Amino acid sequence: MKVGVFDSGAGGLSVVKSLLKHNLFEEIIYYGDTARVPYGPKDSNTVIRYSLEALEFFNNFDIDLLITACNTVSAHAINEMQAKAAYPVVGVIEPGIKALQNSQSDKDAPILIIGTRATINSNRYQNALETLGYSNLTAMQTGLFVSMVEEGIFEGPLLYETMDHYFKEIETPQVIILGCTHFPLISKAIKNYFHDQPTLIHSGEAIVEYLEETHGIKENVNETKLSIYASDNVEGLRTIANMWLND
Ligand code: DGN
Repeated sequence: MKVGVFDSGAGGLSVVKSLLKHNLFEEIIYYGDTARVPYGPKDSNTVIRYSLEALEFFNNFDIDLLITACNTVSAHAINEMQAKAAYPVVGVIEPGIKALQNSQSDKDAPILIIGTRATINSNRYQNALETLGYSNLTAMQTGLFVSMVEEGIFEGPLLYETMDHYFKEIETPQVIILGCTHFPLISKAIKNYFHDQPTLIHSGEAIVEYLEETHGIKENVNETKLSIYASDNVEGLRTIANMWLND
């Protein structure tokens, strides 16, 4: 199977890493809209417009399935993309929610959801989790992490200061939903900040489980051909890909 993976920039590489680890697809076509990243602070109509334009990019390839490896896109544009595409389009929010359910965490345990402004403001995670009975939710916009990942900053004092800025007032969560695909690239640092206590839900691992459960797609190839494209500075994206995917 040939799969397209779309993100606003480098973040979706965290999903690619999981797809590669689990040997799911013969071919992955990755497209990062690096010319227009970040999507997170933009309004819904803009995210929808950019996402539909990304579908045009994938018209050049004969893909069987598209993963929107971006929570912001999944929160705002998934329905529009599904209506327009000639192949299935799968987002990352539903898989993240299912992964939380599978984690067997207590319904009243402190759960932290972090994401971009657009994802958090969409309330997609919060509404779904409240409906499922989770009662101790904190949802937080942590957009600065996106810029740090795009800059290749995955650890160190600058990142620590930024985490402290966001997290210093909250109680240690039992689970953190990394509601932005950029964040698994700094997941070690986030886990360390909370002294390794929380379980982290990662869109990439969540979607691997989800694809098996809902589409019957499971480990079946020995090798995956990966091609990386971007709307700007493709070399920069490929450098981050080399650093992150081979780590
Ligand atoms: N990686 C994207 C997400 O999962 O929401 C957002 C990055 C961005 O464009 N701000």
